[in-house]
Amino acid sequence: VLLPGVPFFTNQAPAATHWRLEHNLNYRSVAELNRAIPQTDPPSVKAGPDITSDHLAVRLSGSVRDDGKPAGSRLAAHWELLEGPGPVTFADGGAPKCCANFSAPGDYLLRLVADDGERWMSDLLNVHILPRGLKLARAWEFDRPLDAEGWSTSGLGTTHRVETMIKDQEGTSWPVHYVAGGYFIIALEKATVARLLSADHLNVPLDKRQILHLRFQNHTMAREIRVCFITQKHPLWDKTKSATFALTPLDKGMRDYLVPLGEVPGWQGSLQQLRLDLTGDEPATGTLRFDFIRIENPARKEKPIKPNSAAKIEWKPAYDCPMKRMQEGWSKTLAIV
Ligand SMILES: [Ca+2]
Ligand SMILES: [Ca+2]
Repeated sequence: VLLPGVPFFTNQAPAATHWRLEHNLNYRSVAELNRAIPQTDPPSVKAGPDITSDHLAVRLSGSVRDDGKPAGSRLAAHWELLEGPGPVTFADGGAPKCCANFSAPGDYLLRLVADDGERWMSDLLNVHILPRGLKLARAWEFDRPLDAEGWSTSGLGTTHRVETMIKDQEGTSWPVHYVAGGYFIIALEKATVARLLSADHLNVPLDKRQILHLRFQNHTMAREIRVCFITQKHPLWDKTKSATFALTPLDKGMRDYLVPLGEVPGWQGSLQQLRLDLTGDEPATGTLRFDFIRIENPARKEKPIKPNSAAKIEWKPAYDCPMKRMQEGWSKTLAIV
């Protein structure tokens, strides 16, 4: 059973995936079922809104509730670290509202678990710890399932297919194209003009020190992405307001790309819209998995990035990223047009 709104996928194991629901007629509603079989409801758990901070110590504001059943039991709750670049310690015994100390900047996935002695429930929390002083002018984290945060796609080349996996039964396979598990995942098929377009009227104040920081996996043969933008004063798309950067084709994992968009002369005033041209002239097939897209304002104490004198610049990561998502040798060569 998938999330509401996610198209169904079929696979090549019909014997294992063909289920039939039978004799489900005894109870016409959940209320009727609950009356017939009294039971404890699991606790309700809210981990709180996702957090972005440049401090290592962060206040968590989760909450848990329960129906008080089973009788005599005590509701217990604690925080767990599921993913992250290092350990996290929780004060106050890991109570729903507590202070968490993160060991290093990076992206963490926490889980608040509540247990009534018989049933337990949990809720996830994304915490993005930035290096001290780094501020985000705008960020798209793709943390919420099915929420592409205003980004739309075009020219992916993928279409749905009617397939017959099971005898006498037709199914439709839909191309992968949704936000799930913290990623915006899109599938391309022989695409030459695949694009990702942000929402319009972003109204982000632009600064020449800003960097576009993307983390994604390119599992296609595409070798280059062009980032284009328009501003409120110059709302026409053209190549003067763009920069390209080289991709690792058929990459085995997540990779960070730092694009010094602030150095492009047109990057000033107020940002209206961003566009990523995902494919070059060669048709690309495969999957792109975006972890985040961020416009970063570097810490004030850092020196401004020197204007681009040569066509190509070597870029180093601004900070350490989660180890499990890191690949070696990921400093990027960027060409500014
Ligand atoms: Ca309960
Ligand atoms: Ca993400």
